[in-house]
Amino acid sequence: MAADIDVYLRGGTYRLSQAFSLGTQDSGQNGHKVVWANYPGEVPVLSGAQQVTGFSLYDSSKNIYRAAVPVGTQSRQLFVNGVRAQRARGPLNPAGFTLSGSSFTTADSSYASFTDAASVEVVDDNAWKQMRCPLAGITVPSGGGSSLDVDPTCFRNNNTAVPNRQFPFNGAGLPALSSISYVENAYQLLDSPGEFYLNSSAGFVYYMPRGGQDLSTADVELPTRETLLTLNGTPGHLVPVNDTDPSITYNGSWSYSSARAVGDLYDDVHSTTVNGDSASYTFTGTGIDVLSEANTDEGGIDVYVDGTKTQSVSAAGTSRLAQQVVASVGGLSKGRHTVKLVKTSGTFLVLDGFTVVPDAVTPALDITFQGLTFAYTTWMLPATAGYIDNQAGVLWDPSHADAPTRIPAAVQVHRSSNITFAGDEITHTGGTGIDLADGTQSSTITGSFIHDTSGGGVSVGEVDDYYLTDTGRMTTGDTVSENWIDHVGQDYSDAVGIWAGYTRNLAISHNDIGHTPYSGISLGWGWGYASPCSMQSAQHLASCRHGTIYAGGNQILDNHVHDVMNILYDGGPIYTNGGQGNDGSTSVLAGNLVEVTNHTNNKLYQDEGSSYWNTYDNVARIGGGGWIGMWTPTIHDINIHDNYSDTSAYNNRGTNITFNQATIVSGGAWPPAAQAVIAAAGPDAGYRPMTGRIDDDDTAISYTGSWTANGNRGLGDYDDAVHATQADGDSASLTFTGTGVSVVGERSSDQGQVEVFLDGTSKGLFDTSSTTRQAQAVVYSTSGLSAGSHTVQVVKRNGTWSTLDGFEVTGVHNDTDPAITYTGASWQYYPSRGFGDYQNDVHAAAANGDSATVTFTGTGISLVTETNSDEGTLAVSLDGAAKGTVNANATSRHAQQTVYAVSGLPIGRHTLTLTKTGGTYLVIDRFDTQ
Ligand SMILES: [Ca+2]
Ligand SMILES: [Ca+2]
Ligand SMILES: [Ca+2]
Repeated sequence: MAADIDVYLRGGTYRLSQAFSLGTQDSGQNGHKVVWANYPGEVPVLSGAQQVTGFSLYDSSKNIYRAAVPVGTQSRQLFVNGVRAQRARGPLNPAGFTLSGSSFTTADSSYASFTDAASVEVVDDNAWKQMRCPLAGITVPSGGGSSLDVDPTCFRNNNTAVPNRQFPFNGAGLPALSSISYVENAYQLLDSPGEFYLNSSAGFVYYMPRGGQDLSTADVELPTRETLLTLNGTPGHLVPVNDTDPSITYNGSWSYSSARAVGDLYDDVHSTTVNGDSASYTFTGTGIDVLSEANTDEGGIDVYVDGTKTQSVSAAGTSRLAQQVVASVGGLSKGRHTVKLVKTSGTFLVLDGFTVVPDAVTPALDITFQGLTFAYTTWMLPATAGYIDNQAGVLWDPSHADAPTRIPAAVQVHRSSNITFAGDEITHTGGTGIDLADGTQSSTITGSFIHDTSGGGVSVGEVDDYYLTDTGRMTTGDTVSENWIDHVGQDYSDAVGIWAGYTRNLAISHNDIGHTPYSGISLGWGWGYASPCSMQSAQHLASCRHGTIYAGGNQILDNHVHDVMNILYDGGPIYTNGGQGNDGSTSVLAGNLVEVTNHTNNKLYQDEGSSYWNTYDNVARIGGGGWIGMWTPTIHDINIHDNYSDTSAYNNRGTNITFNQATIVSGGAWPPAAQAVIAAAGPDAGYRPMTGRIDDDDTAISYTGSWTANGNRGLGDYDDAVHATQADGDSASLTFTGTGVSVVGERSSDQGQVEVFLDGTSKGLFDTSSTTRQAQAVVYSTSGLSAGSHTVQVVKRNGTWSTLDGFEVTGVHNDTDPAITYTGASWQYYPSRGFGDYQNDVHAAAANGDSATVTFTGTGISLVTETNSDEGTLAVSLDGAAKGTVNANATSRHAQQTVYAVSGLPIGRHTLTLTKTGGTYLVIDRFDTQ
């Protein structure tokens, strides 16, 4: 390749019959990239769904509609006009169930009449886990009622067969599947608008429409694909071979030890004390790691490859470290090879396992994806195996007794390098959004919108490669920045916004993460495995399982994490786990704004084994318990300084912690340094949509007083969350550039009057009391302001509560706004024209096909610009759909004319693209949003 190759995808929906799969043969070359991009102004959607049509009313008494789908169609998700439907579900925390063996019994006999009982699932959201199992069936107990008989294998996996697998796979204390949060997936549970039920064997999907949905015209999407895009370098996922593998030949007087509880792979090793004893293993591949332990009583090992001695190594160490790569062989021709280890000195030779590298490490390389939408996936494993949770979207693999696995992603990257995702959208997934797996390096996810996922948003790294010493196989150098990640974990409530396992030099920066059922960011794995035995002893652990973790040099910087912990417990907006610092560098947790949490015990939660962090310049506010938590002595060597909090509570029981209490702020009086953190947190200006609707948790709103915030209220709030206060005199204010503003709150019987100030002048008292609750109520509204900067302030005056859901702004955004993307070479900036332009400037394009794109949050947008004799037509595209052509031509020049306007859109994020199609110029002066 002599230049980048640009591959444009035209707009429209590409329904994939299998994942779009790229490998090493699709890599860029000579430093040039292959760029897969949207054709300018168009929105290509890679979809894993089939469209369902032909709905007819099936049960008029319940308003249930039905449509035929091919018999055998399997899916766990359905979307109607882009809105996620809910699998038919019973009430939350149903009363009256008793666990008896692996059955939940109840006096309620109605369950016994459920059809297709083996498709029914029970779900237990318990502490930090979701546990989910299909039923074997529903029977009638001798005394009557119903017995929900859980699939016995799944029940065992979620209870007795989930021993505490100990470090590095999990920590102390395991919740079990012991109660029912809800029962899911039976036709008989289809009783609420927005619920669906798929009868796969009969080939019907049933749906109860939400208000305003017309199934004769609705776009109903049934996802059937698990993955939409895969990038595959080699090798794939590597799983070690244990020392018990029957193809390992032990010569001499070896003995086998299991349950040593020192951190061995699968808790066992083979060992010998006789020099000259050997172990041989024939494998197919290009290399192999030898896993042993390091200790004072270990000694020399001669390593032979295909009969030739290639290395003499030593496993001697100053103290015991489990699962050490004592020898690594690489660069072999791909094929069958035999490695032989011969004991030469020391008291013991210990063999714990081998990791075979089947292919040379060859990443898929230098590929970029930009402006693409990935939508509609499902993930069927839970239908048969249930959901066997470890933590944060990491599961136990039900097919391998000791192996962890992770929720698959719509976009799966394996063993790749220099891969870039920029300005993409990933949504409506049945698993995770995007996953950088298996030693993916130097890759970036930036400026993307990842939302409405059943699993997590972004995953980086693995949980079973902690022992690596080969930097070529580590997950390192990746960046997740400037993304908007929200409403993840729609089905699997342990999922998080951004998850990272064992990683080195990962940067998670300037992301906005919100509306999660569990933590916002979870980085690191391994609990106290990398912590010295003295600390494990101080934690009162009965044994010391101690090895090394390659993690280090990671950074969590300048993120805004809000509205988290909405369902589960024992997490936080930013959560860290396990040892860092293995590469000698400190990881950094700085500049983050963490706020608005439910159920949490810490906002900055540095959990078991967290080490070598520098934690500073963070702002923690509103909701939750302590601003930082380090609960146990295996947490060590963390430097905490220069943070800001509205609560003084914290927990520091770590070892060697340099703890400086945060600057404690009351009444919203954040000092300038904290205000700077607040202003800088989250995506930078060029990645923020223009705002017509500003939600209550937007960092642009200043709250003074004792506001609290609640997510997940389920009362119809915008983004399902509000800020509220009980103290008269508390205020919220917003400075905006625009011509109008509305205060959006709630009317309820426990509310009173608020006073609204505009640019410092009182507009009077406004009553928010009402006998019935009204969500998203407009409390105050004004328009016709001069197009400039204004400040609106709401002050609680009386009543029990005052509630703020957000502001609706008629915003005015100049053509220089960083949220506008100008595409094409002909764009020019013309300041100081003196023609009456807004801010006396415009952008103009002279080439047909050049375009301007704006992403905005709100309900409408207008292009206000010049019309003139040298202007012509422009094609309008809104949310990827062509909206026709408008004309800016006029007989003479008129500044600031409304050329295109759309309003009444569903509240949310939208994208408008204007493409020049005629005339001499396309001129952009300003956009107004609402
Ligand atoms: Ca072992
Ligand atoms: Ca809100
Ligand atoms: Ca302008």
